[in-house]
Amino acid sequence: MMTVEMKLSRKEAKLSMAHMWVAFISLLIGGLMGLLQTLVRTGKVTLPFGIDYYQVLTVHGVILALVLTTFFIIGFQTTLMSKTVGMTDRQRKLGWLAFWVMTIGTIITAIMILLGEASVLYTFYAPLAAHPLFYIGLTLVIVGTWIVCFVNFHQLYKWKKQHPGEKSPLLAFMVVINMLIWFVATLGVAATVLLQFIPWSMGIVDDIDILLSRTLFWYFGHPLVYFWLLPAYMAWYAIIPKILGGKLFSDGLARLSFILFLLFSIPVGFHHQLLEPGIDPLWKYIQVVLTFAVVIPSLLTAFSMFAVFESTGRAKGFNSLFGWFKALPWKDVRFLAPMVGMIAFIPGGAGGLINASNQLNQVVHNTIWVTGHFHITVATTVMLTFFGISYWLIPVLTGRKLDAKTNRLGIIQTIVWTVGMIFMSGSMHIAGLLGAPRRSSFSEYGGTEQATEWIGYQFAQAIGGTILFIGILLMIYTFLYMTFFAPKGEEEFPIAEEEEEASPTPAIFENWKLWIGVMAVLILFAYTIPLIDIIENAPPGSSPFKW
Ligand code: HAS
Ligand code: CU
Repeated sequence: MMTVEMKLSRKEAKLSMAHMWVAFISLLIGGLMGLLQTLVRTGKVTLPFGIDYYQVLTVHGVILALVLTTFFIIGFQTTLMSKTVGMTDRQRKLGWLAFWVMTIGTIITAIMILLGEASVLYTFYAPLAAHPLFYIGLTLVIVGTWIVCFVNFHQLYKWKKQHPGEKSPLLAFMVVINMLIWFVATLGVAATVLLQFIPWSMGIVDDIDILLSRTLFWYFGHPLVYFWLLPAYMAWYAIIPKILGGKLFSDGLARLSFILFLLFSIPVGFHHQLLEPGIDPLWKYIQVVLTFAVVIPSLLTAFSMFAVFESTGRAKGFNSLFGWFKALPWKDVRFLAPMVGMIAFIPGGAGGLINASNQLNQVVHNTIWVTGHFHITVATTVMLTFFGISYWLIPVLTGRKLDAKTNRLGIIQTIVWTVGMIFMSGSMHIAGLLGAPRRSSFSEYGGTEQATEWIGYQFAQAIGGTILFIGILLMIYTFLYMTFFAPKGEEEFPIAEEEEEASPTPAIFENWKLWIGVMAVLILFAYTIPLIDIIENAPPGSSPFKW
């Protein structure tokens, strides 16, 4: 990058570290719940103290998919912004305000789930109803992230004013794109929670329009998965090349792929509702076409990563066709963990394409195949990349060094995670193809022949789940070690630079008005008519269902 990097102040590091603490505590709690679920699903284990399977499943989904990811991402992105465009005292104070709003929201939500008042899973589909405080807590989490959005936007805006005519730093550009996607996507979930769920769960209105609520949820739910993925891509594009000892492959290509995510992440929510009655098939079809458009930036990313691997390998003198493969720093956990994540995304992405294909979706929808899909994407590709980031980021934040011992433990952790996930996600995929349902506790289904086919795979999931839980304990240990005990020193903050002779990035990539405008047009195109249709032709609403 052409711009000078800034030094992280202790105060900025503290803010990021606070987010990391919440993320890693969430990992421990959420992971333990995951282990319990896989054990219950073997049919051999029952939960003690009257704890309910769906309560455990709700804790798992909310705490991992919503809390861990959001806190890790905001903690990570905060350091990227400080490092590349800087942070003022006022912005940092707003950052703390956001942190506390999100944390208080999380605690309120968690209490309601633990009291058994909100066993509605992380998608909180109506007519399942939770205590109003569950939704209010989630709203606070979102309001907190909105504060972060505006801090990030303001950080880049300020930098641009101070550097007229200069290209913004790549990582700051990427963070702003991710927060823009997040902001526009959360408008949907905020709308359904504030206008539908809260009045309905408080008894102010009697009925809820289920299809509308699900549609607004998935308007948010798909971009949510890219909100998780893009920070991983930030590391792949801009950090991994530095760890390899190379340069950015192409600043322009990286920005292009992020712009494509901005345009196509949102108008695609119907691919989660392909089997839902009440939505015109034409609009499902259109959103599936857009879904295939959002695959393109991931293919660009795959291309770019191969190019970086090959070019740095060749620069190091490995000239045979696959020689670059040997040149990769396999023994450096900062590389290995994200690399396994990338490899996992090859089957993970292919699974996504299967899901998005209408006829194939009929086979896999609501089966545990989908659970397998998101464990290989978010829980492997994204999580292993986040772990890979942690091995240098936590030492940077705590003023320590990644020592050989931590590196070795990290490599073991990566292997444990990979093996656990092959067992768990692999058997979920297979069992799903055999018809095993998702979101369901153990049942023999009256001993039907089909259900007996699933049992072996359920055991394999429990084995995988147990191995993964060991991986979580290892990661928590490493986190604590890096926070309190690793040797003091200055760990490198690896940010790759651009090649000197690189061709200039087109200035149009920073035309925010243009891209936000195109994004808005695409969203309005994909959603306006079907939403009017859904609202106008709604069947009678539903009263709250509690159990
Ligand atoms: Fe998905 C359901 C379609 C990607 C997460 N997805 C889910 C759910 C989650 C989730 C959580 O169309 C469940 C939600 C629920 O609770 O119901 N998904 C897709 C498509 C993609 C996709 C088309 N999903 C993700 C990512 C996620 C994620 C990423 C999390 C982070 N997904 C669906 C659909 C459903 C769905 C349907 C609904 C299913 C149903 O019926 O309910 C695409 O974005 C995938 C594109 C990716 C690629 C891969 C590119 C490969 C790369 C790696 C290169 C490797 C290298 C290493 C360089 C085309 C970039 C090479 C090294 C060597 C040594 C070889
Ligand atoms: Cu999706």
